[in-house]
Amino acid sequence: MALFRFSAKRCLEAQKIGSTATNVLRPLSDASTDLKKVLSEKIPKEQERVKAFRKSHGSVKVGEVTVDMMYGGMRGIKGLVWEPSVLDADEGIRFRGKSIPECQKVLPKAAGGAEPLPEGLFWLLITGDVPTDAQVKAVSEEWAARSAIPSHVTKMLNDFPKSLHPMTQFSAAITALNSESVFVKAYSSGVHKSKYWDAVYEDTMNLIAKLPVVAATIYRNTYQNGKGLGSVDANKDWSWNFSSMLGYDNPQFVELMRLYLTIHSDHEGGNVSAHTTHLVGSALSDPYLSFAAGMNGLAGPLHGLANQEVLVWLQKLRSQVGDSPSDEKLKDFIWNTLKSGQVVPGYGHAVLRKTDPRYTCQREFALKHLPDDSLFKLVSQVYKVVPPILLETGKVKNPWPNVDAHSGVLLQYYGLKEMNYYTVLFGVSRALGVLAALVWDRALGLPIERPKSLSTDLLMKSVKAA
Ligand code: CMX
Repeated sequence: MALFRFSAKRCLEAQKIGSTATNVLRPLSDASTDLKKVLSEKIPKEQERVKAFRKSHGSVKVGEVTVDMMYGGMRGIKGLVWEPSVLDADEGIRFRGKSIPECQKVLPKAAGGAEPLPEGLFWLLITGDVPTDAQVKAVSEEWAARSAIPSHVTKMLNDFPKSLHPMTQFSAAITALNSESVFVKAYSSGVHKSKYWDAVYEDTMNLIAKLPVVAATIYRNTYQNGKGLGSVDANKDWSWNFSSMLGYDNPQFVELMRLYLTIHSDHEGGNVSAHTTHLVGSALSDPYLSFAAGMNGLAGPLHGLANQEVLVWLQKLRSQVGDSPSDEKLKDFIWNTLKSGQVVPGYGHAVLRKTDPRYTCQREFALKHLPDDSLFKLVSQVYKVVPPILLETGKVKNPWPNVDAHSGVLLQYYGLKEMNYYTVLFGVSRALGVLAALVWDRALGLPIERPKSLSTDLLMKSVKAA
């Protein structure tokens, strides 16, 4: 288990459940840096706003459902409310209305750093406000104070075989962490439903704080014989601590992690990991169980695992056509991928119809820090060659790259070469968005999710009758 550079008393206090956990870290009078206090002032106002909206407009139609949508993965059906972010098909993601370049500009940065701190993004996602430096620092401190993981989870991780996929280890450890759930204790003690959000918030803060320790333990166990985990430094930010526990102290790598953990956080509510977390949470399963379910979805090759698949595919490409192939050779390789019934990983998207801005900002990072890297050059060449081919197939709706097409090359450059691990990094970041949303799900009192399904026979009958 990671050791703690924080006074033992303070650490113990911070691990306590309930509203006292935030207060041990700063004086009560300093309300502006108290995230829970800020949130508890916003929630009643938002509850009233939504209540009034539903009263005046509850029966207004916002869309239609066609037979194709039902067989086609529910594309385009507006069926969810999701507060932290909205995805535009052409423009990409906006976190509480802010694009990625805007977030890069306005969110607080580490001293001497250029990339936003994920703590600030979390504050933005959950409150809707751009935080101050002091507010972000308070979140860093709070996550450091809540970061210790229970010994049964450490033992379980240490007992796993190295051959077990890191995402399987990650999901299992998150599930087992529900021994710590504040929500479970509150629910079983009969807490009123108006207080659910408070317990979900505590679990959210604890879980986000513990994820880097869990993820770094998995990395050290799987690739470094369990050695060298190190400790959480209460004076450092979340990404610095995560990088350090992984064993990376290059300041550029830490900056990359700050960017990476910011941009992978949220992609509105309908994607598999977000929707699953929301769905499972709607049964009042606690945030640990809900998030673990989301992580099992992120582990699929059409979703988060695509970042691993991109590297596997690039390695195969290199071994077959070399490091700097001609465009013609590259085209042949891509067509062979398609003809053998496989997808080109990192390309296409269910909603986006342009190059993913998460791809673009990683490309800009590469242009700034590793413009001459041979793998980056290959990734750039693939960017030029793949889209026209996917268009030529006549069926791919979005031929452009998504976030997963670029993350691996950056990690490879800084020495994090274990590609099976990449989706765990994605998962650590994804917690910020989906757990912020889960707090709001409970604050707004959203009910158990239960859409209607039809059999093909019944659907045919309904269509005939219509
Ligand atoms: N390579 C080859 N074929 C592709 C393709 C790609 N990159 N993207 C889409 N297609 C194919 C689909 O498989 C589908 O083929 P069939 O009709 O034969 O089944 C057809 O084009 C139409 O699909 P679509 O409507 O364009 O895409 P979907 O909304 O169904 O799927 C996605 C979206 C992301 C699953 C798909 O583009 C894909 O498989 N991409 C590669 C995997 C990937 O990069 N996933 C990561 C996405 C981002 C993330 O969640 O992390």
